[in-house]
Amino acid sequence: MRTLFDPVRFGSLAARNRIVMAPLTRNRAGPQQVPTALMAVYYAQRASAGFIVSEATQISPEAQGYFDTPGIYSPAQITGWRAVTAAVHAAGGTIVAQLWHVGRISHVSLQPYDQAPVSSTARRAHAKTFTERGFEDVSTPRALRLDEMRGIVGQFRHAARHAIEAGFDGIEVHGANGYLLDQFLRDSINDRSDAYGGPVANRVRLPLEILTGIAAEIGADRAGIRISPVTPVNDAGQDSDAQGLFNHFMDRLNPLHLAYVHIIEGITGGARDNVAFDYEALRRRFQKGHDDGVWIVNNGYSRRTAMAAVASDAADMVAFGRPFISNPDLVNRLRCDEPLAPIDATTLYGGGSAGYTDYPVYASPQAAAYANAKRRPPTAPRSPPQHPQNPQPSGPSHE
Ligand code: 8OZ
Repeated sequence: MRTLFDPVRFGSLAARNRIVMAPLTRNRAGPQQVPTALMAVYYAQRASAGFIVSEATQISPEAQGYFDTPGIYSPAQITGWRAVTAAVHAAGGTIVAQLWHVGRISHVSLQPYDQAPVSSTARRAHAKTFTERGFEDVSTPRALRLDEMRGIVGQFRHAARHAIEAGFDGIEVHGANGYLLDQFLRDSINDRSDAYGGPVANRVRLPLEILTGIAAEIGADRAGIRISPVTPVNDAGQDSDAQGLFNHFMDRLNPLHLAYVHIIEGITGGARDNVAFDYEALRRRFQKGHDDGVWIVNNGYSRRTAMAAVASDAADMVAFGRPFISNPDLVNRLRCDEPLAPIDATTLYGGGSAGYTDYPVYASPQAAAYANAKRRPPTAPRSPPQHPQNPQPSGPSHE
């Protein structure tokens, strides 16, 4: 029987277990949205994940919707990411870049020349973002013109190319949570009457063009997509036929042979059963005749439910988000059934190392007693306390 802790190979990717670190927005990029050395420490601490999905990363200046999120369009950003991927690889891990366009979930102060954000629609979302000034209502968008669609596809293609140049093992397209691709997919948002709006076949056009372009650019065997068919976050509402929409989307994705689909079940970070939805039907469509693609589930899994999902073949891998923030050694804790540390909600978005790189690995009571005994011989002076910010070696010792 396969377990959560078994390795898996899919596409051109290899994971040493079936636990995925979900993308997590942490807003700690440096000036010009360049990844920092601290980010390299943070990701390397979590390298024992089967693979890491980077925080959502904007593919262009217009794709940004929150302060201090990293980009992957400038040479300096690629150089910054190179240090991150090198640190993760040195720790034995695998990391893919999550490529993100926020669409209308943005604010003019984050846009080049204070322009309106772009979307499928000109209707403003009833949603907030966080800018340099704190929480603010998102701005009214401008609907993308037909002649701009190729440019959006091109931005995703370039970003995928940049991700490979930066040393990422692959990419994940952010198709979830009410951002640009969701703004095209759902008829609760998309009010267009051109080739990108109306019938389902039109609303899947942009995501398919993006994924087809990325497959041509870097290969489908190292590309995945994250979707969230029924989450209402970011004023996404509910599609009038979410099942039909996503069934069709998976049918059309199937021939591309992507490495994986990563699916948020229910409300992102909330109830898993807000709407009745047949996720298994999507999986069958994605994997039909394509047993190399893996199905990654996400949203509120516990050790027990994650182990059951993999053991029963309800999923190939399980992604954990918030637990990875406060438990850099989450894989080992799950393996050994050790307690999980709680998250400090005040340090999630922005700031420095506090609540970012200073969450310690688990020290069992026995290990702590042993370390104490070793550290304090009766005659020797006390050694200085270990600074929790130092990167913890992760992975190989407990793989
Ligand atoms: C939390 C805060 C800001 C952005 C998502 C990228 O929901 C995000 C995000 C999450 O996918």
